[in-house]
Amino acid sequence: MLRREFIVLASATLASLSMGLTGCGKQNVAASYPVLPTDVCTKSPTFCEMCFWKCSGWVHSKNGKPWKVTGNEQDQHCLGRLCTRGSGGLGAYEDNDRLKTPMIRITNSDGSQGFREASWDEALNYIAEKLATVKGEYGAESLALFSHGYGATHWKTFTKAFGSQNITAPSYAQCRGPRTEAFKATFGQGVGSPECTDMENSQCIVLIGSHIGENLHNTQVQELGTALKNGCELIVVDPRQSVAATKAEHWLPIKPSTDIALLLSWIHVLLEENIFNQDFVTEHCTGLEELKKECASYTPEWAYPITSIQPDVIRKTARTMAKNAPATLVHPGRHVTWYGDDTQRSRCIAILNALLGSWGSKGGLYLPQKAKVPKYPLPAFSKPKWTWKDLENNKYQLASAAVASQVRDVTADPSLDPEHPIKAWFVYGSNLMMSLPEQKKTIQAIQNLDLLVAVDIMPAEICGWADVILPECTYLERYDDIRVSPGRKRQIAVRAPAFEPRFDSKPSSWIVKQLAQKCGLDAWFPWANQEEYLSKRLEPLGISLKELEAAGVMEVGQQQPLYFADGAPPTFKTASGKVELVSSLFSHAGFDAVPRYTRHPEPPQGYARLLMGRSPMHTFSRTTNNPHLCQLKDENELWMHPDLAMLWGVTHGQRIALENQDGEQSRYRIPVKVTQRIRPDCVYMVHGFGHSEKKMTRAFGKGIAENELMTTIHIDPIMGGTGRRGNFVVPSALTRTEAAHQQEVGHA
Ligand SMILES: Nc1nc2c(c(=O)[nH]1)N[C@H]1C(S)=C(S)[C@@H](COP(=O)(O)OP(=O)(O)OC[C@H]3O[C@@H](n4cnc5c(=O)[nH]c(N)nc54)[C@H](O)[C@@H]3O)O[C@H]1N2
Ligand SMILES: Nc1nc2c(c(=O)[nH]1)N[C@H]1C(S)=C(S)[C@@H](COP(=O)(O)OP(=O)(O)OC[C@H]3O[C@@H](n4cnc5c(=O)[nH]c(N)nc54)[C@H](O)[C@@H]3O)O[C@H]1N2
Ligand code: SF4
Ligand SMILES: [Mo]
Repeated sequence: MLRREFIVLASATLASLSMGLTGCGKQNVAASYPVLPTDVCTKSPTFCEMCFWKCSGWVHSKNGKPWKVTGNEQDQHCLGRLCTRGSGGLGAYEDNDRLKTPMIRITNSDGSQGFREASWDEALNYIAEKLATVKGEYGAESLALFSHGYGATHWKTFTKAFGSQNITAPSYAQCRGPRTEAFKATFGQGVGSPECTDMENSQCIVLIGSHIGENLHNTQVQELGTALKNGCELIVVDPRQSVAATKAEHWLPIKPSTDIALLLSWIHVLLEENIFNQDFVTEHCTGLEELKKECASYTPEWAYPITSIQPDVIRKTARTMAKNAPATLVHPGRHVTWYGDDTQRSRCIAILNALLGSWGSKGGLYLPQKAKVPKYPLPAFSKPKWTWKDLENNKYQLASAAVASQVRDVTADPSLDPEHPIKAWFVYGSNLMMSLPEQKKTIQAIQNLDLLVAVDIMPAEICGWADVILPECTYLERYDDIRVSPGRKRQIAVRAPAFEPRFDSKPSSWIVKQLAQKCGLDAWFPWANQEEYLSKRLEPLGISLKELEAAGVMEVGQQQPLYFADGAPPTFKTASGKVELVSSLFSHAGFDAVPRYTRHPEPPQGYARLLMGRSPMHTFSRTTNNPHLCQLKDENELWMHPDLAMLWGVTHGQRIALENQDGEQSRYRIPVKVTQRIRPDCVYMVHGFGHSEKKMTRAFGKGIAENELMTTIHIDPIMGGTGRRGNFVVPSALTRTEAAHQQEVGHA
């Protein structure tokens, strides 16, 4: 009972973190619970896997029972505080719907298919045999790994040792890929993760869609709160009044899909009024004159009918940015695959930061530090005959990582690239049915596979399509690799098991080593166990695993300056060695060297554009069955302006099904939230709900998975990103009767 109360209370405080932004309670909520003198309390270090911010914390047990998870005070990812989801991490461990044993797909005597429980040995033998056949027939390169999360290290090593470098993740072409390529083209490097945004020192922050406060990346939420307390001016561009927009000086409810026009107009005003950072531009940038020429016509009066943002607002906000520069941050965002011209929108954001002199400046983008931790010494991997780069004749030439949707597409339709067959997938910690658009193509691809292995902790939808399901234990029950991420400090962190794995689940470090033995790849897995692996990696740093476990987080290496003003060397790894306002990389590759605005398709009469975002209580589809977090939010809702509700004839609280422009219907219903906080031409829901897997008993059938309605995709020609916000919806009659639906999902 106590644990339940702890979660609810923690969420109350942390809800204020997400809703109030300034209300970040310093103490850990759970600490207010009394510890009796007779209680025996222990703690072990972890870093959180509830999302990918990797906050370091402590897992506490009381009298031998799991008690709570709290933040590590020394950690720069969390500053001592975990978010709602991180505090709810015990729910991942406790969830009885978890995968319990390995399973192998079988065909029953009546021809129907099912799964049977298998021992680890059987399951891994099955995989090893299939892999050998696939390798013999199509080559080792025909194995692809999709992964997300910190446990993937050994799966990546296995894939490379096997002979394939087709390693991909939806967190590139479905998330931040466009930003990476745009910032690399402009500054010679990306902004990393966690992003090198110096928000705590910013005097002006501009959020383009980025909905920090609902997007709960911990330090960013805390730093935005600090900045606002210190008088930072906030400008939020969002068709919906996000939580951040409620705190903003200026909320610009832009017409969706027109951000490039606004950004170009801001660039125009900075240049036209000569209020850009002349020192920074003269010293570090190339291409000013060409940029001026290209942007000469993008007046606020030009942008107004496109974006619906008044010219005087565009001028005023541009001047606010200039006044506070270089302590102005035009936030690069993170999930930026929106409309298919996303690399160019991200380029506009990069150019603005260059004109303001924010790169390498206090309050803008600091120069990230990273600890140097040598890799475990391993034999070299053999060179594959081909890699993802070769797919469809190097179709996305500027993509710096494999495009998950392209790997899926060539699997689904081998005629796209007969020379490069993909016949086996390992899917680690990635629910592709929810995270890759065009679900039908994903199903088609799976039909063409000789082997699909899903490694997960939950019976996620992808598992239902697998040949073999491998149950990993949760992050609270395992060691993983050392956390080495960029930040203000050169920190490393460790995750150690707090509890024994429940059921017959195992850590990937164990699973992969066993599989490697069966595949004759032992040479790449020479350690006895994960502790030995970690100790060996730490050896050159002069740190023992014990020491790191005692501290959770440690600093290694010499701290370097974060800003040019403090002596950081201005090096830009672009072709010119300068910040490129006009991109030579893009023009060589045949793309616009200066971004241009293009019009996007509009919703047909009566339809609304479908927008999506994040719930502060959940991470994607991975936490919606969490027994604690689902109590805080168990269903998404459809945000809709009163005018649209009137047009559609629906009322607040009514449950409706949706149909998109391609006639695709949602599986379930979603309650309507009528609110003035959104434009009438779009609707909005958070991602992660609408699970169709019955084994996830709490999440099954609750809300709508917007992914089902994302059947029209606008692909970014520069790096293959899948723009998903060009889908339009209307209410629909659910094909099944209400009674059948009730019976299936068992709730109203
Ligand atoms: N429709 C739609 N698609 C999207 C998005 C969207 O908003 N809408 N967002 C995009 C973005 S920003 C991103 S980054 C990607 C993310 O998409 P994915 O990479 O697919 O990531 P998740 O949805 O987090 O994948 C979650 C899976 O990991 C499992 N899991 C959780 N913890 C563990 C663990 O410790 N070990 C193992 N083996 N498995 C674990 C969960 O049970 C779940 O099945 O999706 C993109 N796709
Ligand atoms: N709680 C929680 N936090 C998370 C995650 C999570 O699952 N849960 N996931 C993490 C991950 S991997 C990512 S990538 C980030 C994603 O988080 P962000 O990068 O912040 O989010 P986006 O999905 O790009 O943006 C959603 C916002 O864009 C607005 N929007 C929609 N269309 C437009 C448009 O045309 N123009 C403009 N200007 N705005 C528009 C929406 O109204 C919404 O407010 O969140 C991270 N943080
Ligand atoms: S932001 Fe929250 S969910 Fe993500 S790692 Fe940190 S505590 Fe965990
Ligand atoms: Mo993401």
